Amino acid sequence: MNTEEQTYDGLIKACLGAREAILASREAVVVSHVDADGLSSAAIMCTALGRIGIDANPVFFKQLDGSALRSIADLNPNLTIFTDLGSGMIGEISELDIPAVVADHHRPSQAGKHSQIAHINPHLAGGDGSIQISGAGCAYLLARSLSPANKDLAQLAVVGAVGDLQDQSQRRLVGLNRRILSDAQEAGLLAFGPDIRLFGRQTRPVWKMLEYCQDPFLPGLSGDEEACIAFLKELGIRLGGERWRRWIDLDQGEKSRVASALMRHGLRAGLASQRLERLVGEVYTLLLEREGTELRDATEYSTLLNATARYGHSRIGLAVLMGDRDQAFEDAQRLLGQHRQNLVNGIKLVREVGITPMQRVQFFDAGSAITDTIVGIVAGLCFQMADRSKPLLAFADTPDGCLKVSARGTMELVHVGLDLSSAISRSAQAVGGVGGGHNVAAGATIPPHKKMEFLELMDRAIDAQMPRQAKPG
Ligand SMILES: [Mn+2]
Repeated sequence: MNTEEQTYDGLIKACLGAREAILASREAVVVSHVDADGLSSAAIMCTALGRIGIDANPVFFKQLDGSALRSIADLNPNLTIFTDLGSGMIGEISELDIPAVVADHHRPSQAGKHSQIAHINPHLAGGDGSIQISGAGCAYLLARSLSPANKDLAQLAVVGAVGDLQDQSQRRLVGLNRRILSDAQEAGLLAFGPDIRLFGRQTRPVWKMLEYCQDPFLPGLSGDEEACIAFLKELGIRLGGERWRRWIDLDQGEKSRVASALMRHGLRAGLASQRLERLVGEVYTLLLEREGTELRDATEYSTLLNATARYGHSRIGLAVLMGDRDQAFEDAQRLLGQHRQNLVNGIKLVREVGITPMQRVQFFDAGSAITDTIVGIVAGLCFQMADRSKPLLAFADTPDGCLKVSARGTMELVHVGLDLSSAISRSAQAVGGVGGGHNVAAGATIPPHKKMEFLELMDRAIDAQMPRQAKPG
């Protein structure tokens, strides 16, 4: 692997190549992925293009497969800019002769190495797209190469990176993401620093924030509303006056009291200190957004975006990213309420159907009870409470009769050899499906009747990746 500096230089060089193609066109189709990172990427690109008078037409896809590509080719655009997807299909894009720029952070297919398309991807410059930089980060570097004035879009790249969970393994953004972070800070748009890393600091009553704590799962508190209220009362934390107090309403003394009490509680419950450390880390605040709204915090912002995109309402999320604080923001908040309910139901369902262990992987099948667009999020949440020594595979039916698979691993497993991206892309291909992603999280779509065959292939592929001495039996 190259040094960070070399990867950065490689990306900047690729951006300059793409710049020529962009400046030579009057209009462009921006193709992106239906998640928080994809939406942030599209918002960055569309804004940057608009600023130089290029008409941008955004379109979103769940997965960029052959038929998606043909529908893009049918539009016959002068230029197509793929963001947060495209690298896995670079060979097919060039075969279809689509004039294109690709800014993606997923692992490129083999064909990526000898394509003529302007291709911005950290993997091509010896980097790692799973934590170093997101799709939105790549789109941002491209936007900044179009004009330094686009530095104000860096905050959206932070939202995208956080949406792709790139801050999870180290509890802070790392690698090239830190350069983007500095840009956002210099622009005066974003602040970052250590804080409790529970979801809902801006918008939830403190007891509710504790109740929903999943990473780590706190026995005796997570999922138990009354216990959380009692816990806070015992610490002398006032829960509300005119309205429920949120984390942001607590003073510094109260915050550290709660944080250290949570640590003590976790230790007494037998949690390893390594897991407990996850309670605290770096958080990202968008300074121009109103306090107490989802948009003020990068994690809550990205969840709001997922709540639009994952349900076929990408345009609502995109409108919010591009500045709409009226109708689109209201609609997004309404969708967020439904999304939360769906996640709660999803976790309940997984408890009911159970997780089935195999030798090297474990899985659950949600059937049609969890939509394929959020089964990966549910898998991530359930994985916090499950056996973390094996990757978790989650299945869900897609509306068009296929089977969606989402795979989640841990950084500990990646450090000893796990690469879900290569395991899933090969196994899916072997059963007539398509897949890819990152070493720690990946996904695929396969024919439904091939599920068992696919599971066997995955089990064997992961077995081959893991060190011999760690093998059970
Ligand atoms: Mn992404």
